[in-house]
Amino acid sequence: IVGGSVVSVKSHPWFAAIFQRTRQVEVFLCGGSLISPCWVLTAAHCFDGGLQSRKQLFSVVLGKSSLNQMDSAAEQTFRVEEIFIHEEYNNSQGNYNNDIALVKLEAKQGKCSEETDWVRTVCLPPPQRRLQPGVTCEIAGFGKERHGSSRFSQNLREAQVDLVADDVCRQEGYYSDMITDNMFCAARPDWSQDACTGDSGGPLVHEVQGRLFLFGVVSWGDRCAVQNRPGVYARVTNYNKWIGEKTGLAS
Ligand code: 4AZ
Repeated sequence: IVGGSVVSVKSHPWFAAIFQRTRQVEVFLCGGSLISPCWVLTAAHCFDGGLQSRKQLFSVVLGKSSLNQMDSAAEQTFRVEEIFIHEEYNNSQGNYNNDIALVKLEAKQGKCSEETDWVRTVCLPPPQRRLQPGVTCEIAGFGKERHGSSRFSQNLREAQVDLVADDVCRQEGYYSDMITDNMFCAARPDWSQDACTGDSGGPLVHEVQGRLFLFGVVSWGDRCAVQNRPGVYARVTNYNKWIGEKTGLAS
């Protein structure tokens, strides 16, 4: 996250940190969002490189506010039982179309996550519900604090970004035809806050009638916090049916 501020995961208790084991060390991979006690929604491109079958390489930590410090009172750690990449995920045009994936947490003694002050699920918005351009949303993650930085943020950060109209984001000078109907754009009007490398898969939420809903999954962008280069998000409301089918949850 560029700009924005450090927060406790209590402000984003659905935030999931996905780690990958490479040569015995756990490396932070991506953000995600807890949508039910056993399921995390994230970005498909987090598993690029044919890693999706190697589910034993991944772990998911809920309740995490600090990347390199363990808070045993808050954190709940899980192995991964299953990873579903959207069947139409496609990056052949370099634009991560259908950049959505589901990760099933492996239950321990018959239970996945337990609701606490630090861990809770986020609501999915109703299918096809569209936000108006200009509405303010919140994003959160451990991603880089500036483009090109050598490391991820040590602390969870949040930022505010406003929805950019589709026709604006499709202008030449923005992203032209890279933006499909499975994506939307969001940016700070003064370009001072944005998602960045490592925020991928993480939540974009917006409050409707006092409740926060997961409208977006951090997907891509040209660098970070650059003028006329909004962050691009997977449009969660296009996937209610797919999510329902994969998880068996009603939607
Ligand atoms: C990335 O590389 C990335 N500014 C994610 C989001 C954005 C840029 C890059 C949006 O994961």
